[in-house]
Amino acid sequence: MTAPVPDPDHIPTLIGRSSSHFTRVTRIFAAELEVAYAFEVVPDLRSMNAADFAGNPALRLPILRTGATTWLGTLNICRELARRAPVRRHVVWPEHLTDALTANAQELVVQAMATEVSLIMSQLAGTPRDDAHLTKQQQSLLNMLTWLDDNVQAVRAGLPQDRALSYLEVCMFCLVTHLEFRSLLATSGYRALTAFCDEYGQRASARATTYRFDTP
Ligand SMILES: N[C@@H](CCC(=O)N[C@@H](CS)C(=O)NCC(=O)O)C(=O)O
Repeated sequence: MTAPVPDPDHIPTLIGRSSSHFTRVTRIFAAELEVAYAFEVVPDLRSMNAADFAGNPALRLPILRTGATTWLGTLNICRELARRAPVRRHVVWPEHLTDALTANAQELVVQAMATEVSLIMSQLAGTPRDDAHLTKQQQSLLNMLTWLDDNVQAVRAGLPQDRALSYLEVCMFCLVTHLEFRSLLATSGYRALTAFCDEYGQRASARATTYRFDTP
């Protein structure tokens, strides 16, 4: 079956950054689910103006604009993309993870993504390296990565075999590859996570969304 031709008047607009791991999650979902979209770049993450974030009062990206409606937050956006998808694919969402191992993995992956954002924003703000809160966040990130590295194989084995896509794996892939991209820490020592990223990175959706800094 040929893919439907997108109507430029009705395709949603994703507002984000090509260097953002949360944005990449939504782009991978769009690619996997064959949803066409326009892309608008937020020029400066540090902006204090909600208008720069498509009206998001949290001053965060990504945001999805569908006509007069805006969807805030990565999970909401992925769900809306799935509702718009011209193809039906088996997606595993966080609420499907009903055992502690996979549910905890989901929690830690999203927390690690948020902690990474916090570390990057602290860097941009020039927070001193010995700041106590910063030091705790760095330790927390290392702990979470160690836990994920120890458990990634069992976690993946616990996901439905017939899945096309899981929010957990897409987030985990975007998290680990982003740590390298932002030179926040070297990830090669996390052997199981690296093996997972090498495998997941073969997907066309991953290859089409590699991180880069948008030019102003
Ligand atoms: N809960 C949000 C978090 C999004 C987020 O933190 N995005 C980062 C960029 S990857 C951001 O906007 N950071 C700006 C800031 O922290 O001020 C989501 O799931 O989309």
